[in-house]
Amino acid sequence: MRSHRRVVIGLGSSVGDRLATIRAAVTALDADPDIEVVSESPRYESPPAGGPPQGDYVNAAVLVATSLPAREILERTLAVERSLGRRRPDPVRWGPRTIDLDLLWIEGETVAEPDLKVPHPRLCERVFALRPLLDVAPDARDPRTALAYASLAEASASIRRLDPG
Ligand code: A4P
Ligand code: MG
Repeated sequence: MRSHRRVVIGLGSSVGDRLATIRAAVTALDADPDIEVVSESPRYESPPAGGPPQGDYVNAAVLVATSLPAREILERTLAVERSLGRRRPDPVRWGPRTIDLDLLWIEGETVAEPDLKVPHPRLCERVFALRPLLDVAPDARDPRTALAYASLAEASASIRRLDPG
């Protein structure tokens, strides 16, 4: 059996009570008997990157420990999205969403399948994904190049941190 390894899941919400929805998603992830939420990042607010005009996003990340294969982690995150009312297919790419869970990083693992890519393809260019990832896994490295994410310029770009509520 595969042993537990560190996995970072990014969360984003741009509709409704964004903080409450993110809280509910973290609770639902931790309720999964095969997933242990180890730590949570602060919450950050930023304007939407891409997509149609829409409200600002709240983003966060959680560090989890799990021995589930990558594909199964994706399935469980999709189930959490559904349980919180997300319906697919989305009407508009990158449109407003109550909750979006992205599998950002799995320690030492690369997945390159048509519908599952890990690390998340846009991780390095998005401060709203990179910053919370580094909050929960400061030593995280790209599994292909061993580059420390903390060394990227984007890692120190400015983003609004919300007060703990
Ligand atoms: N997929 C492939 N790899 C992954 C992965 N590592 N994690 C596939 C999760 N999903 C992955 O994703 C579409 C499909 O991507 C999944 O069904 C899975 O098979 P989705 O979540 O349905 O669609 P999406 O989120 O609209 O698209 P995408 O391409 O994942 O977009 P992103 O990159 O998540 O961007 N601006 C701010 N400020 N904050 C945000 O959080 N998010 C987006 C969405 C745009 N702008 C934003 C934010
Ligand atoms: Mg997504």
